[in-house]
Amino acid sequence: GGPASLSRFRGALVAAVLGDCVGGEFEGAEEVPMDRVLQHLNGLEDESRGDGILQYSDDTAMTRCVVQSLLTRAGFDEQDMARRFAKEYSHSPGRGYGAGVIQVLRKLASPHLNDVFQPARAQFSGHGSFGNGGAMRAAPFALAFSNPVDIRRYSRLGAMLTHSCSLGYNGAVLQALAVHISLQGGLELPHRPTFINKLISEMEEVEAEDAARSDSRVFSESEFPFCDRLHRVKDLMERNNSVSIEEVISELGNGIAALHSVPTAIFCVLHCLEPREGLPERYGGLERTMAYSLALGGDTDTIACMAGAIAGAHYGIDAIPQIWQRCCEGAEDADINAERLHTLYHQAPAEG
Ligand code: R7I
Ligand code: MG
Ligand code: MG
Repeated sequence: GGPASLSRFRGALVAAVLGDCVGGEFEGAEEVPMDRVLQHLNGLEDESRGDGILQYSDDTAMTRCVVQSLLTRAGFDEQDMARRFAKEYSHSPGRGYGAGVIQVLRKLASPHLNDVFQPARAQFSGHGSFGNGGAMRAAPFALAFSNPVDIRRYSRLGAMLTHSCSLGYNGAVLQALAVHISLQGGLELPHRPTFINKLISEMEEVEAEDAARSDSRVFSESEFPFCDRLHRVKDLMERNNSVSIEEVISELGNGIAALHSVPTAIFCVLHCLEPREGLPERYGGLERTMAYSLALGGDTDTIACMAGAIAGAHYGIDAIPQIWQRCCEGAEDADINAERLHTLYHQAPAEG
């Protein structure tokens, strides 16, 4: 479909759920041989598998809250979104939430809380979390707002409800922008070479802010940490077929920090636009992206979820095997919500 088509919305939201559900199997594994990944994915085609057998984790649970809030409020409302996070957590606390964010979610449940951003600010001795929990749920911001300025502003605030360190919330901004550009057709052949440069120039502005500059100093990162990683993505891309999984992990990371997972997810998508050795020839790009994300090991559910959203916005819903969709809890809901977001997106007033 063309830019911002319904198929792209459905692809983005459904593939994010898929990444979370199929990636859960390997979360925390140090390395995953491709054989095991393919075995896991082939297993989904087994007829005896029941509907929705693979459960989603916190990544999808929180994404659903973001979606519901954006739809219900027809825009960003921090009070409403915070309330939904807290309610979801108290209803299903066993979805594999990060160890730190649980404290925030408990505090957000308090009816006496005035400033919903305060609990997140208190995390990790006051500098806030740099985990990827803000980024893992950022895709819907690109599906609710069409203007990059709005996407930047609201994906940042949405992440700050739990992640107030710039190394956390700027990962969410990057993820939302990647989904946005993909949704606009930015990964189609004629635009493909400039995809990463667009992200770098957006992030140069984002990371020029004082908070980002001071956090990168506190954590002894380079001056523009996300831009730095995006340049590494570009370097790895230029080396094309000669990049090993080990190098991707050592250059970009596969961990729970947003800085070590969002650029990695972006790399997975770009790398899998072409057929790759070691991946089945019958696989299309979306299937390749999923398999490759899982083979990196580490935070597989989250990296596959983020890569899934970006890839799904490019390939559209028809690229996702129906048999995979049937195996994943929440895939059907995601499909329905994608249509609602598509309507909201195209109705949104010009001033945002
Ligand atoms: O970021 P968050 O929501 O976790 C998301 C991850 C995803 O992989 C999900 O699939 C789920 O498995 O969890 O949760 P946080 O607790 O904010 O951050 C995750 C972890 O990162 C924390 O538990 C810490 O171990 C680490 N971390 C930090 N450690 C030291 N200093 C995050 N921020 C800091 C920090 O500032
Ligand atoms: Mg998870
Ligand atoms: Mg995870």
